Amino acid sequence: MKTLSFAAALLLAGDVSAHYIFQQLTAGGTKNPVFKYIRQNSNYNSPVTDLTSNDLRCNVGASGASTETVAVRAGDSLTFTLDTPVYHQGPVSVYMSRAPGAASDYDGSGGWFKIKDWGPTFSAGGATWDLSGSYTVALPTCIPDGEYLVRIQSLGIHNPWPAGTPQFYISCAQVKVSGGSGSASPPTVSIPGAFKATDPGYTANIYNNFNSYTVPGPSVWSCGSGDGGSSNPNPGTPAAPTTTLVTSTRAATSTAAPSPTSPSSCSTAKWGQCGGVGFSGCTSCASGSTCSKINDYYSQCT
Ligand SMILES: [Cu+2]
Repeated sequence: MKTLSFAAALLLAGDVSAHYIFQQLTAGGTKNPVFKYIRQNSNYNSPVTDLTSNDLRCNVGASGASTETVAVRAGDSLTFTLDTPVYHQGPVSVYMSRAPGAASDYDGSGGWFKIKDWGPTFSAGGATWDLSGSYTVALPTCIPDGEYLVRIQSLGIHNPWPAGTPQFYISCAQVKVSGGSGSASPPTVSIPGAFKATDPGYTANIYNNFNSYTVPGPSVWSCGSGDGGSSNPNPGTPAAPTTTLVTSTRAATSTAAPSPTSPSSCSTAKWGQCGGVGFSGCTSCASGSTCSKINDYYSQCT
């Protein structure tokens, strides 16, 4: 029975209904209202999981026609802010695609190039992901003037393939770039098509011997890369100062408590991970939230 099996699949996926969505854009120093200049999706804050779907471009039901386009300068910084900080471990990336005309008319079927990755850093046998409530990226200075889609993607790999299915959280902003100094034509990929179920960054199991990672998709392109493509084998980048770092594996804390008045030596913020197979981090939740088991691999402060 089709309906039942779909519901069962959702239950097996073990995800709570509250995920997260990139819903606010800051451009030119102005933080705009929710879904102003960002295409509004119709699936609340749920992920896309079908690697062959056009929804991988800008999310489900995201309409360009009802979205305004913001004027920006080449080199400007854009910040995407979420409703709830990213809490599924995995990389965050930003892509751009030039519209043949108006960004509001563009379906994203053209070429995409990647301008930023936030990958993990590894130390002492543990991976640290840059999980944050907002992500800031600088637009390249050398791209031609024109209208573009700027697409941000969080790829949640917390339920490892193939038992689980990685999740794409996506939003697209519409921008009109002026003041660009160049005519660079970066190498591009198609979406869908850029992500495959054989990509090591898609199939990675963060709970088992996880000590290296390649962010899916093409290499990050920048003006210094030239038009012929870049090689960026380790696109992990240092955290921006405003971000919250979440560590999937932590060293054991000292048993010497600094003070008898602090019985709990750690506290995980709401929506953070507090348990699961292979998890050795803090299992206490900040006051006002409790640790709930989502699946064998993931418990969360809710
Ligand atoms: Cu989720």
